[in-house]
Amino acid sequence: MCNANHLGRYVTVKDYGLWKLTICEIEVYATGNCYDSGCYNVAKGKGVYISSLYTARWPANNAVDGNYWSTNINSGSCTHSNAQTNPWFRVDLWQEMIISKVYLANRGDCCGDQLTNVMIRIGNDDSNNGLKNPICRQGLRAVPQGGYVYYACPNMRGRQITLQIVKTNAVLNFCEIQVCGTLAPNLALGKPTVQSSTVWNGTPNLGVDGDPNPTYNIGTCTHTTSEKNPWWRVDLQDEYLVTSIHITNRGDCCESRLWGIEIRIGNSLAFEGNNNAKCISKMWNVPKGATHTVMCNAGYGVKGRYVNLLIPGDNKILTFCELMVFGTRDKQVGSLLDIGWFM
Ligand SMILES: [Ca+2]
Ligand SMILES: [Ca+2]
Repeated sequence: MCNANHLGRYVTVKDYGLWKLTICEIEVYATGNCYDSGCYNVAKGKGVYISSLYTARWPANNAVDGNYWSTNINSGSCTHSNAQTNPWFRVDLWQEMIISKVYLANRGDCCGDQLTNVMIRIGNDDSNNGLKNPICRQGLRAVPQGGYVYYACPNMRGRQITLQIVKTNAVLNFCEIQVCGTLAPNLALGKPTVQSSTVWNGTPNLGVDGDPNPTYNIGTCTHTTSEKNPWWRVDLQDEYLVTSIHITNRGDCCESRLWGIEIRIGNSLAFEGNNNAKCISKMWNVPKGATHTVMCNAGYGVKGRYVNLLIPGDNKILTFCELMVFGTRDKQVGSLLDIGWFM
């Protein structure tokens, strides 16, 4: 057994007594990158934003540096806002995740009562710094000084996690946020597809084959002929509240063919589904060879079984390399099932 709290990335086996070292297998057991061995912390190293900063010495990214054991603020692993009304902190996970718990580590050298009544919001909306997203927790007691607390947010989904203390003259001062999460399943993967026409072997199933390689000749991109209003459709085989879509554009040429594309979602097959509700209005400048994330209805989602891509106009070609669809069966709601406190 290793000493408690042996943290590290590299494991070295060394024998000082022999000329040679021979091993048949080494197995390493650890608790991962989180307080909780069942947690994979998806916040570490992700994008952070804070309403104000007390000093550049204690920047917001200290709260996602993966170090949750250094709680003296002078250790350089904590962050600190100014005293202000309703200070907030946001971490952008860069992708929609299914969240189970959020851990907060408080400062240990003083001021432990500042981390009180923290509100946690989770969702895909990044407007107003996520402060309109659904609430996981509200009105919490103080996190112990030098300790941590976890908040269960079972089955909440989202890309943005926002903390806020709703109070005048408040300070958001803490050392780490850990978010236990998993990537939400891609609802489109391998589902039935159809498109208005096919040329260059660009069959519609290649849009959901799980391979986003943007080089056409690899053989994993779709391609219609040049026609009026070309379209493509995937059948999710059940109704979902679709919250976000990732679309991968071609990278070898022709990226502008996707410009002006519409995404429509609904349960109707009238007009081949091309009249269903819009996920967003037309998209322009979808980057070449890149996977572009689209938040449907600003992340609040659009309900439906069918997802259509449509390029309105004459002499248009619809070609792309992968579409991923994320969503949930129900509107996401917060839950108050579980909470824990630790020193
Ligand atoms: Ca830290
Ligand atoms: Ca593909």
